[in-house]
Amino acid sequence: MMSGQIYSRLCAIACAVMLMGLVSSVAVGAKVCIDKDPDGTLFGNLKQGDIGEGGETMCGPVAAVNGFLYLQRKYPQHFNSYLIGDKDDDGEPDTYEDMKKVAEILGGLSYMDCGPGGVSYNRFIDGKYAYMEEVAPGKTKYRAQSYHEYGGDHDWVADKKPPEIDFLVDQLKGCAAVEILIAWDVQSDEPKAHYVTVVKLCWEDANGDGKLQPGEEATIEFIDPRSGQREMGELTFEVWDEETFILIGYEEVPGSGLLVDAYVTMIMSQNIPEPATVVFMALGGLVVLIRRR
Ligand SMILES: [Ca+2]
Ligand SMILES: [Ca+2]
Repeated sequence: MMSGQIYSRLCAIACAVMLMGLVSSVAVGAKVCIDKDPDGTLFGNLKQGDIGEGGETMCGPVAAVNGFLYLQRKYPQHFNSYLIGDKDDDGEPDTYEDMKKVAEILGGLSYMDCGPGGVSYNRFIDGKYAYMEEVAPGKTKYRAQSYHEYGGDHDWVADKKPPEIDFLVDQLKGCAAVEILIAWDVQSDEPKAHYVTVVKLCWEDANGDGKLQPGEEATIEFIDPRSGQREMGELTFEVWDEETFILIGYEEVPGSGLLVDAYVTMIMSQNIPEPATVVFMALGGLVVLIRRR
């Protein structure tokens, strides 16, 4: 009886959610937001300046670690403390000190091999994969899009074209932790690049199709390894060499108010296996049971 009540309540909630989804996708001009952390309690707040020596080039490992804490807190039964853990052996897992240690490990030769120039996109992808598969084997589904040629072993990396906004939206809508690489001053002698962890994406869905297109006003929020805090930038598009790039207005010098146009050149996401897959597997198990009878 009790479980029946819970089920009908759950159904009512599910129906309401579906209806809300329907309304928001039909209404023209509605604002759409995907927020991975509405209460601001899930992502890590590791700041690269706290790492110590070499910290100024550690944005890649730090962005990854801030995403690790999100995955652990959002899916504790799936990831437990595998990704961070008690690396400083003080009996307390997943503390700020433990996050620092994981960033140092990730920046090391075996993983991202962070040097004076930081971490390249392909070392970020391969290093993050290698670390996660070592500490939590088989628990993650990976995807990536890179503008630059990848050249590595993973067939889930799509390369040689600009990362797409539909891909970013889909990954954020799923269960994923998402890091992006942004690059600016790309045609100067000193091109710059930075990794951040995406938290929230909002846009005025002018044509009401639930997708984000050029011309629709959009903002993106991310944990910036430079500050360890959530920051926001305007998201626009630029067609360059007949290809459409995602562009983020990024404050190059904190507090200056001066924004640079930073191109998104790589997106990597880490997901848990989709619930649909789990349901399918459960049904498969049921079929086996029925056949055995
Ligand atoms: Ca600890
Ligand atoms: Ca739209």
